[in-house]
Amino acid sequence: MSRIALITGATSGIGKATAEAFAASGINLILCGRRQERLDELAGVLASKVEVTTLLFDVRDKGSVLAMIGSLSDQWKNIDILINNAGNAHGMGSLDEGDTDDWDAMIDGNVKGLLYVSKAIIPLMLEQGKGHIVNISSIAGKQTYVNGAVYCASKAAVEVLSEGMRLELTQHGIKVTNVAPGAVETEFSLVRFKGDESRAEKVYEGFEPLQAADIADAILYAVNAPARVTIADLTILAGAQSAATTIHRK
Ligand code: NDP
Ligand code: 8X3
Repeated sequence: MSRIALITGATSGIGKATAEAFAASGINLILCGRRQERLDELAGVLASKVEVTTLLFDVRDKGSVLAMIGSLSDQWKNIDILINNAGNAHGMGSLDEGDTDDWDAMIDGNVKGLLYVSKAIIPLMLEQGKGHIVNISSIAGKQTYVNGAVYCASKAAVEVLSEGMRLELTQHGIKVTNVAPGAVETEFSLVRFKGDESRAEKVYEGFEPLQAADIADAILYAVNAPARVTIADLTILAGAQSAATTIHRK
């Protein structure tokens, strides 16, 4: 029987590329995000390969997360794979001058949102006695950088939550994989710099950044590993990158 994956943040970047890779691999999809037209467009394209449904919710809205996942039919509730990918950085600023609305967006989305989605899905996996959760962290969760402390803290929390989930869930047949990408060219920097294209482009100047499909390949590898294998942690840097903020630019 084909597996079912629920992917948060499927409207763009890593989440979208993962949906495409999963569809090519025959995995049925529950695509989640806040932009219905993008969900519909992607679902329309992938429906020729696998079964696809969509859920519209903001991961920060606990009631909406629980209601939308709860509204799935019994068939769709047999979720084998959860990709906790939704998240973003908002702004770059020092701790004395940073915007508290940006902090709320990062902590509420990247940390609490991931928790709400997991809380809705873990019981469904426990009922089945199997499952695989992939949490998208970041190199920023392992290495802190100047003016990024709150985003880094939110991703450090993801690292710890991956460990906590693995400790609690392995005994129930549920695997947990933590994926920590370096610089991936997506809408990430455009969101971080609030639509300032020239600032966003500078992030990827002078080197070849990772593409979302590179991360999707690694995720697919992790979820396709045999039952005897748990891929616990993957750190994936761009070829020219040796640390979070150390990038060899031409
Ligand atoms: P994108 O901006 O391209 O995609 C972000 C996705 O997250 C979108 O689909 C967006 O969907 C969704 N999202 C954001 N906030 C919310 C929210 N509150 N509720 C629901 N969905 C939300 O960036 P990436 O693909 O690069 O980012 C994906 C993940 O990868 C993030 O967790 C990010 O932190 C992480 N990451 C990114 C790296 C990079 O360099 N790009 C490196 C390391 C990690 P919508 O707007 O439709 O809701
Ligand atoms: C995104 C990578 O280094 O810009 O998580 O924070 S970084």
